Amino acid sequence: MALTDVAVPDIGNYKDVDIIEVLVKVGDTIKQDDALLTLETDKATMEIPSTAAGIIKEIKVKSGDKVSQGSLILKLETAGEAKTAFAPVSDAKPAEAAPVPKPEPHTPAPSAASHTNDSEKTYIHAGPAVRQFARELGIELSQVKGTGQKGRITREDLAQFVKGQMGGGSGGASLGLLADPVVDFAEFGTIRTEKMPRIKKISGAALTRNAIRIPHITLFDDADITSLEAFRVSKKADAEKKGVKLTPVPFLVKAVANALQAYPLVNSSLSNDGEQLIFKEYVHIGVAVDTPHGLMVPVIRNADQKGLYEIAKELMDLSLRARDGKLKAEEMKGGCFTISSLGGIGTSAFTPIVNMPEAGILGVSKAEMKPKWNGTEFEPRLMLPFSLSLDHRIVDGAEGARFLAHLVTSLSDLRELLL
Ligand code: CAO
Repeated sequence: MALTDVAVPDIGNYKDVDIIEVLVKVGDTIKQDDALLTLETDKATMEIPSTAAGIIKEIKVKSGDKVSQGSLILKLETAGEAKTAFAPVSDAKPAEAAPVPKPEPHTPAPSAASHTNDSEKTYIHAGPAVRQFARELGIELSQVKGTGQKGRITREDLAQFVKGQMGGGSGGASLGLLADPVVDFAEFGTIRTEKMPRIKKISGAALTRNAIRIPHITLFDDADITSLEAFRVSKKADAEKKGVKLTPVPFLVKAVANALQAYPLVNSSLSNDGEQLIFKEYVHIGVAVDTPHGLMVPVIRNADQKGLYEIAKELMDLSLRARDGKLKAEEMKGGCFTISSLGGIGTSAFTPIVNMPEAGILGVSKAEMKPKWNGTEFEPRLMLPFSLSLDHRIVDGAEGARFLAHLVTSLSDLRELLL
């Protein structure tokens, strides 16, 4: 056994060429001609092949370094005597000369021409080995985000892309989504840009996952809250004396807690492997709060065991602190179900997105006086519209409709909550 130095071969007139990818790592067993590095000049990318076979003991370069002919790349444990191995000139394969079958659509071959022609905007940086790998996997490179230098696509990017397509490893087939449109808005008028708030970025990522991964079903119904409203108004002054604001939301929290106990499936979650339903014997309810930084969902714990004033007080405290950015992370954890109320603002219906791993979310719109037929005449009744979204994997429409009917009945006659 001997240590053999492998160096950069004659690469023509190029000097100080950028390494844009190191394709091997210490411990790899490589064969002669296996690609070691991808270099990029202003005209082409080229892969540097190994001149010997063996086990890589040390790598002397990294991505971003500049190399010229003779620069040491790595030390290889080989059978035989120690030597320095230079690849013959012809072995350094310029990408445009490499046996790269037809380029992907929208992916001009990496050549000087592709930097200067009309396709410049769609030029995709990727070495021949990565292109080959992408073809083997059936991946269109235009859909992959490159994280290497100058947005270059690496093997790791391909692996991440495949993982994403597989839905985080759960075995789903590719979603085959189109790449996001790239639009130069300034082409159409004056624009200004603002940094996306941190909370919006976090909640946006979760919303996207939830919207794509959860098969939603949304059910709509109205509750007649005429008598609830009369009761609420009668208690308003008393509540104010106690320092709480008694809006319809605490009533909803109480009624939802009751319905979750009556329909435990809506209070359950699907295990990560999709094999089990996890039934919770506690009832923690999240309430979506609109804040200047984005949507936050603090959780009212054990809502089934709390009175209306206690829930109202907690809701006030949590929503104030959410708006001041003072919520603790643990106050937003452990929810079983979410209430998202736009009732104070408006809307007659909307389609809320389930907050994974919960099974459902109740959207609440603005209560309105509506004519209701009582059997002999139309009566003015205060109707509160609900939009109940469910994870259809967990709750079927029929069970969801029973849950919603239970909720509507108990809000129409609060005595139902005592049963
Ligand atoms: N119908 C009619 N009026 C309603 C109502 C309804 N469904 N719900 C509340 N109201 C009234 C309240 O009674 C209150 O009126 P008064 O001031 O006259 O008493 C007023 O609307 C404003 O209430 P509020 O917003 O201060 O308090 P709330 O308890 O109703 O709601 C909270 C609290 C935190 C849920 C709410 O402030 C909030 O942030 N909602 C937004 C939720 C959201 O953005 N969801 C996301 C949707 S999808 O992105």
